[in-house]
Amino acid sequence: MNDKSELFGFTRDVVKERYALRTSSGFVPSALPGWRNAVCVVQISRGMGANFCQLLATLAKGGEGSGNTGALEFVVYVLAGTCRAELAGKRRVLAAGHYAYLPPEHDYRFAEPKPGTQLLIFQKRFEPLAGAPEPGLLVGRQQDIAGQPFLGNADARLQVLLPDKPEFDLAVNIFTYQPGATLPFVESHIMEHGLVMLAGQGIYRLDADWHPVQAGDVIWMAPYCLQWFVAMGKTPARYLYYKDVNRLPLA
Ligand code: UGY
Ligand code: MN
Repeated sequence: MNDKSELFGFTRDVVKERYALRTSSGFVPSALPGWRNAVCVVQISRGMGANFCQLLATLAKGGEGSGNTGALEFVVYVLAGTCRAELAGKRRVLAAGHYAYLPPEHDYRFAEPKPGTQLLIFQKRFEPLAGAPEPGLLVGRQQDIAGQPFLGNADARLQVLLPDKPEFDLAVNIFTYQPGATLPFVESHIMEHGLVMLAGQGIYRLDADWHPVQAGDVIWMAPYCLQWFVAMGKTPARYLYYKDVNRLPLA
């Protein structure tokens, strides 16, 4: 038996034109500029067909990541651990559940981590909206955001981490489902998704396929990919996800 609890030569990973399911058993790290003593996995990127990037950085002792966002905006979410962050010259301590929105042309540095600290980073090319102010640097904690019943279902709660304002062209949310709760209908929409399962398990419908998923799994959904989820097991299922919002398709 191998130690990845996958059958030899088999995997749950699927990379298709319209969606991808990736599990940690298939992750291969990349050496990325600006990161030291860190294992970086590009989970979702243009190579797959996505219009954004989803990156997992796991920081070892003395690990560090620094640079400038350039033309991109970042949402950085601390999945586990703690580290110090210097964002546009301001220092703070980030712990699990904390997140930051970094606008374009901002310097960042993440350092002095507790070994094993995991940062999930969504990166997108910012699309300005004529007449609207550009969003500024923002730091928050998911613990401070109330979960609202999704379309009236108190067993499927949504935490919206970023302000619901037109100047933001992306949203990052956390969905928590009690066992047995579902997305109320099979969605199909122009927005893309990047998703990481934070806890629990369930079945994800992606286009015409149904996949068992569990904590740590990553999903990319292209625009209009059919999607539906049911939480299974004895504990709640939770996922963090990205979507592009608030812009005209042909702008
Ligand atoms: O925001 C969403 O589109 C969300 N309901 N989609 C999803 O959870 N797959
Ligand atoms: Mn959706």
